[in-house]
Amino acid sequence: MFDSLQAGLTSALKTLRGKGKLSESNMREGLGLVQKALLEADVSFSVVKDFIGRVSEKALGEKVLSALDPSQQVVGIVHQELIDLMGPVDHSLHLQPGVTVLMLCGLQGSGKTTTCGKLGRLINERGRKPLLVAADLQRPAAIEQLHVIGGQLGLEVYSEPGAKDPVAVCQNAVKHARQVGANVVLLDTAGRLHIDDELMEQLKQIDRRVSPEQVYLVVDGMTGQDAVNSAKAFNEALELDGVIMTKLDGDARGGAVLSVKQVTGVPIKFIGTGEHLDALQEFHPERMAQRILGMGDILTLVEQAQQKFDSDEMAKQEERLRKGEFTLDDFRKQLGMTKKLGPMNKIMGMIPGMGGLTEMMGDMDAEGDMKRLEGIIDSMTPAERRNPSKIVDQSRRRRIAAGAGVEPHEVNELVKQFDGMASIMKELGSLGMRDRVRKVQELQRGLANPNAQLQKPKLGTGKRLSSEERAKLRKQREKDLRRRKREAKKSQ
Ligand SMILES: Nc1nc2c(ncn2[C@@H]2O[C@H](COP(=O)(O)OP(=O)(O)OP(=O)(O)O)[C@@H](O)[C@H]2O)c(=O)[nH]1
Ligand SMILES: [Mg+2]
Repeated sequence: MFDSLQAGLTSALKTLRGKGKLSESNMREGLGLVQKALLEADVSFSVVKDFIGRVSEKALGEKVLSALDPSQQVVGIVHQELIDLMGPVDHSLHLQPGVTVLMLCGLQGSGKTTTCGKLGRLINERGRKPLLVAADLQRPAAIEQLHVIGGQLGLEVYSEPGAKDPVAVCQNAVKHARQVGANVVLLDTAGRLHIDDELMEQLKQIDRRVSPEQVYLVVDGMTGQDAVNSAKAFNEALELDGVIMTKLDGDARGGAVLSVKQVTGVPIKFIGTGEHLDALQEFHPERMAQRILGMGDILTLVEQAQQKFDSDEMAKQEERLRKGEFTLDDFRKQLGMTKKLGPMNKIMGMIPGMGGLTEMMGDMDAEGDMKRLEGIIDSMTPAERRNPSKIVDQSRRRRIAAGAGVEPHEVNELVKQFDGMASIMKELGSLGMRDRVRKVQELQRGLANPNAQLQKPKLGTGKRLSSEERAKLRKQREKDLRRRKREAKKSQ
């Protein structure tokens, strides 16, 4: 999500780092780069201007310039201003004791029908009974589409095939909800290619006659400033309660997310992050600001993890880490759990300090690598997993490699990587929250050399390789990569 914005901002802020004291001129230079990154991400010009104005005022203050760590303070200021730009947000759906009506509107193809299903699912999970209402009589297939979604989720859909008046359909739907004991009515209204008077009039009619508790505008995050402009027009006609921005899983540049609240006064309440009906998240400005600044979004990851992971196992792992224990068994369990979260590059972006790695991973086969790692660990004996330093001798390495169908040196690489990772994990586990954040920031600074993160702190025992040995290793790695690619192709 927002990779280039993230890269632009982190590199802008990096120019300020490591300079010790900052002068007014290099502070201005750094902020100029921040401005450029925001404009390139298609943030509205007026929003950028005000934003930079506010940041500069604070950052150029005497206190910051004379502080010991001015660049750190600037990051803090930018972070806070980003939060203020997007928030505050109230996520409540304002569900009432009786029947609550929520109305979704938006341009054609923005994701209304899909979001209707996603919200229905969420409401159902929270123990309420939703009723999805096909109030889009414009497009012949629209009713059917909502029925399909309702069917997938096991939720009731109200429709009146052949009806001409969407207002009447909505009114009848509310009556029907009362009869069947549904308590949240979700209106999926029609969209248009462009905002026009007829569409607005129809929506205003529904708004007046059905009086929904909340009116949400669904906008396509990929359309950048167009999304912001349409939000403005809809808000003038309907007084929106919130925006749901969809398709943020694609290559949206981020401009719309950062502009919409400032331009329209309406906050984003939810974001759509995929076509699947579970891809709806509450929008948290603090987390988004962190993600945009490359600090990761560990909280969302934790939330998703809690939904998908075994919570007892998580608690056990956390406890072990706190005690400074981290073995290959734990690593194997984490790999297994991580896989449940989804594609690797999506997860990496959410881990603090790992944002930059996703880009570097490119089309590396992360999932395949994970499977191989699991295979290797599975071929070890329990004792080896607990104590990987045992795996120094050739015969063990060969046995494990044969079991996993890999080369012996890959076993070695895993053990080495694990060593580096374990020492970081143990250190993080033993720190308090504040120090953990500081440590993660330190790791982030090492991003220019991502491998450095996984290397064990030098203890003076490591053997230095000569340049010939290194070249040989590199060749071997390239050869392996080609072989793996060939095999992957063959097995497809
Ligand atoms: N990647 C991605 N695709 C989405 C998301 N939300 C919706 N879509 C896709 O966008 C397309 C349009 O979605 P719909 O829900 O039909 O949009 P709509 O606003 O109801 O469209 P109309 O009824 O024609 O106005 C579909 O292919 C959806 O699968 C999202 O968050 N991410
Ligand atoms: Mg639709």
